[in-house]
Amino acid sequence: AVPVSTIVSKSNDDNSESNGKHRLTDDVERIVQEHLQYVREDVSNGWDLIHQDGEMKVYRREVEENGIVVDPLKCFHTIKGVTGHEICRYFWEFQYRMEWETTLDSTKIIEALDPDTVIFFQLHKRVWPAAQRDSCFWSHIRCISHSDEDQPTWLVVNYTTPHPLAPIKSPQVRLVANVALICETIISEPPLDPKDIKRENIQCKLTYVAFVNPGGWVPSAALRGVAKREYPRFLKRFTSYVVEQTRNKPILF
Ligand code: 16H
Repeated sequence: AVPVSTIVSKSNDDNSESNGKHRLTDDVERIVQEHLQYVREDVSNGWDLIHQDGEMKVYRREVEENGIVVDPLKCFHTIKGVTGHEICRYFWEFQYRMEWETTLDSTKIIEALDPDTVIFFQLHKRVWPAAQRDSCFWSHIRCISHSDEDQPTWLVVNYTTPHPLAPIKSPQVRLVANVALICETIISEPPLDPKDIKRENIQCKLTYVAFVNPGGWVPSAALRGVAKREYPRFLKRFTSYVVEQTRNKPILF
């Protein structure tokens, strides 16, 4: 006979199975690995530099699919005084989002898949002459360590997914996105004792890539104009926000 204690069933409808997996684990893994490959590809061929401001460079490639603009975007920036973990943390965390986002009407978490992966539903501001957009995407934060001596790479990926709690309600149109923020921390003149590292000795090398399909026709020139204005604006505002927020706080490595 099987002891009663072993046949008491474990609830199977939660996200934390005993093996630590959830229904999107494999998708998250695949997309994270794709971004880690893609981030190494350079922008010397076919990419246009559309904005430069100090250390910040924004590149894009003009691509249309069935007459819809889906230009890939790649941005590089170097920010003094913050770590890659801090940049990624402030980008991923729900609680800070509306303090730096200027292109949203609202954001909410509709599901937590694990401590590092949540599903967001967001309403975007109507920025061009077209229907309002919304988005529903998993958002995953991860630390990748290379060795005990080197600083780890931090990254956040936002990737569109359907969800029963976020049906598409016309006339609203859903954005389809695959976005990654990938950060490395550089420490100059590292002191012997890591506890002595100061903010003036650290900087973060950031790469931000975005593939966004507007999910329906939008006049090309209007969309390209909005992108050219809004991505640099986002990078500037978001990174200044993190510098401001962390200035007098202990460094989060
Ligand atoms: O990455 C940014 N914000 C994320 C956190 O709110 C969400 C973002 C995303 C966007 C669309 C769908 C899913 C997820 O990763 C900063 C975005 C900076 C916005 C620049 C606006 C560019 C406008 C033209 C592109 C098409 C619309 C994109 C709307 C955000």
